[in-house]
Amino acid sequence: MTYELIQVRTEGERVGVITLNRPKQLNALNDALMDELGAALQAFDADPAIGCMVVTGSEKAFAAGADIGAMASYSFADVYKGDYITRNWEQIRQIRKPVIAAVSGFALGGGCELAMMCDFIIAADNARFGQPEIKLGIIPGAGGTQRLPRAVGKAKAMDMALTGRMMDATEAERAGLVSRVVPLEKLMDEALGAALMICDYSQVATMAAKESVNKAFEGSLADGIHFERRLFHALFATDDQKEGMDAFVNKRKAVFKNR
Ligand code: DAK
Repeated sequence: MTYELIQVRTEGERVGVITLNRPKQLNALNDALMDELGAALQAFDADPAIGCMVVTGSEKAFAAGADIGAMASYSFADVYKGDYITRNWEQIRQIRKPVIAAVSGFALGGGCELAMMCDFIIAADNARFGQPEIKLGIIPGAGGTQRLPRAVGKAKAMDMALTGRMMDATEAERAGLVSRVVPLEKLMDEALGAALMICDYSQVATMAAKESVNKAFEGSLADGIHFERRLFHALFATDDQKEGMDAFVNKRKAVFKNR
């Protein structure tokens, strides 16, 4: 498969490295990109030579969220009937080998959610995490309201989901969202070092460790995600979603009418 919105390579013939590559849009995630990401992860997962994967972005942005322009005009019926972007967003959850997120720059909205769907996050010192969907008149739609509180606790998760503020790398490490923070120029060395260490272990054991930790982490998550998805879809019935996204696309301040 040829990829246009991601770059795919191997490191030491054992680590699969996927780089999100829509730099002009700060790696905003659209349907085509998520299809490519899912296909690349599945190909690495099926390759017996690969023991671990690293997903990364650019220095400025891991990913600034789902593509706002692409979803700005959707109605409730569109997103509900189409089960908006559920199909390809869920693929990363099926990957059985370890996946590390190497995050520099913005990891916002769907970008933060994508990083949290990886098994652990190594952050550069310029990383900034956030769930700013509230500013668009919606809520997180890919697990943000479920995984963030599990990672950082209710207080910080509520703060971030309700104010839309960003968390810097230091705060993210202190809160437990990321496992390590390193200087930007060392990010890939650190992530690849961790990945190669994982590759030295038994694939059976690393897959079992991942599955087992996820069992602890994900109890009743499916119900939470399903609930969140339906609420997310429902918000496309509001005028405020149209206003929030139109304001972003047209670079103006949103004026919400609470309906
Ligand atoms: N979508 C589309 N374009 C984006 C974008 C985004 N999320 N983020 C940035 N861009 C574009 C900008 O429009 C701009 O394009 P041009 O004007 O150059 O054409 C370019 O990237 C550079 O951005 P800025 O000029 O704004 O750069 P700054 O450094 O000034 O600001 C920023 C960087 C990241 C703070 C800012 O761009 C920003 O606030 N971006 C939006 C962040 C955001 O609101 N993200 C959340 C989006 S909602 C679901 C799965 C996922 C989701 C929902 C459901 N299901 C499975 C159901 C996810 C939803 C979201 O992520």
